Amino acid sequence: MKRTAIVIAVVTGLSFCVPSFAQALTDGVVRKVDASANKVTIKHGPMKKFDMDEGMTMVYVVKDPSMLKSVKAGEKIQFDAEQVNGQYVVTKIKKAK
Ligand SMILES: [Cu+2]
Repeated sequence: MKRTAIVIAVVTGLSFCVPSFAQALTDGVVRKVDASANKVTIKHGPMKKFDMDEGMTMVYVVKDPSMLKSVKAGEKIQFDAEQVNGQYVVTKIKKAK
């Protein structure tokens, strides 16, 4: 009985982790970083999950303020975002190669 519970916990943990690794990042260019407001302006390509069929420039809130330390205006990036209470929140951001 105990062993079954452990196996289930491990399987659940794995299936929870896989989607975040498999998730495709969106290409973008940083237009502006506003660290005091916790915001970043990103010009990005289409994002199907938000029904953004065309590229656009928009302001995102960042999940963690420290994420803004690694990016500067003009830099090419890859990012992921989610919609929280009507706001687009960047959950992941990294420099594009
Ligand atoms: Cu957009």
